[in-house]
Amino acid sequence: NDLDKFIEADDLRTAFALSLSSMYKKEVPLYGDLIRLVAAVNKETLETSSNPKIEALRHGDVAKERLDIERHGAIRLGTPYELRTVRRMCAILGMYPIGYYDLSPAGLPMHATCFRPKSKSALMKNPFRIFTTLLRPDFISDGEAKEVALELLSRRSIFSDELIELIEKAEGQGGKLQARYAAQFVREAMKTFGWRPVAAASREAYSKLRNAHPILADVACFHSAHINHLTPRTLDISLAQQRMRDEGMAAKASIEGPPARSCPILLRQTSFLALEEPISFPGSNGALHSGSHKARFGEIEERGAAVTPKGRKLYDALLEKAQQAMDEDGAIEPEKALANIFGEFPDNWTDLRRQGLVYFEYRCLKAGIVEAIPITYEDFLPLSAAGIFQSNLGSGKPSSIQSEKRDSAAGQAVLETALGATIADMHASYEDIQNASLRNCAQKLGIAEE
Ligand code: OOG
Ligand code: NI
Repeated sequence: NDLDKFIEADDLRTAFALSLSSMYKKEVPLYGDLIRLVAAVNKETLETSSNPKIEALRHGDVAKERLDIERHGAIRLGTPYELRTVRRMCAILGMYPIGYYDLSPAGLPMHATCFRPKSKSALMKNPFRIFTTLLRPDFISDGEAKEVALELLSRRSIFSDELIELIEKAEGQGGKLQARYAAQFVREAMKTFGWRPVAAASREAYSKLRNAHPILADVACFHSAHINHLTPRTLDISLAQQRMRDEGMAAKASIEGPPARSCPILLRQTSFLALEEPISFPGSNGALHSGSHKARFGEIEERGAAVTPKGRKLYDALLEKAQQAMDEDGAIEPEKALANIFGEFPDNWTDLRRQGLVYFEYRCLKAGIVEAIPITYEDFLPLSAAGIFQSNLGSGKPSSIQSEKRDSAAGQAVLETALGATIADMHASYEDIQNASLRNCAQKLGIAEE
């Protein structure tokens, strides 16, 4: 019986991502509009362009089938237990913690990792990723607010008993579930990430947390870890952004990440302001008081090539230089500053490869010709993430956090302890793909070392 067979993690991940997408479409209609718009832009771009950047992506690294379903989401968790449980759930979906992101330099009492598939074949099937942040209570400067938040978090339970049972069942049989449990697993998982409009806190507690730091209310005052956005991938973010403005959507002022280039690298993103959503607060005697909350937003992204540590160093240095230029001259537009300064980052694939700035997958063609295809960047960027976060927190006074605690290496150790697992280095996954392709070519050409 097919229902007794184990379901592949890749297939379960796709079922999960599709279910999340259809739930979010119902919850946030803006998301449905974004999907429609991005699909149209991608179709036109693929049909009409002879642009080298599209050529690079068209060469198999980004199959159309992958592009159509490609999304990332984001959640914000409150406790180590929540993070550990999400980690266990993600493992069953073939998603593992990769990369550490410290958001404290941007004034957020949070740090993050990304759960995503690792192997080339899993990424090709569905690269679904979840940017997952964890609250750092030590970074909250308002002691009273911190206590209220921790109290609320200690009382909530964002996982159903059925979900925990299924996770344990899978773990007891090598991390896999029989097909008969797939639908139930997905349905129970949706409860963790769906929107619950009745707050888990009184209006007073909510206000206290919101005033201490806007992120605090979103993390601690609800009964679920609501997904706060789901992002489709566009092949042309400038065009998609233009279309959105034409439709009257309120886009963030500037695109995060590197400037537009002929050879796209890393990740360019822009978001659409959070909606003000009606919620209610429990009062005494079962009364409900109405209010509103702003947390969920729309986002689109354009992905380019993964850069090596050397390329990343150059990217970070240029970004800092551009920031300095903008600090010195307030009138200069961010896009202009970036474009000027990124002139120093080579912009053709040959130089990028020769200088070891980008990862490539090598394919051996007929007649011994080897083709180099840039590998897609599957991860996130801490500064971009901070920018997206900040622009979606809404107004409110500038937030203050206990910032002398900044130390990235120590932060990663704290997050790993909370996870109950180590976080993989993002570069290792690209390097593995690159090296495997080189070995494969060497074998085909008969020059492999024994
Ligand atoms: C996450 C913001 C970061 C991205 O794509 O970099 C992010 C959040 O707001 O929870 O989504
Ligand atoms: Ni995002």
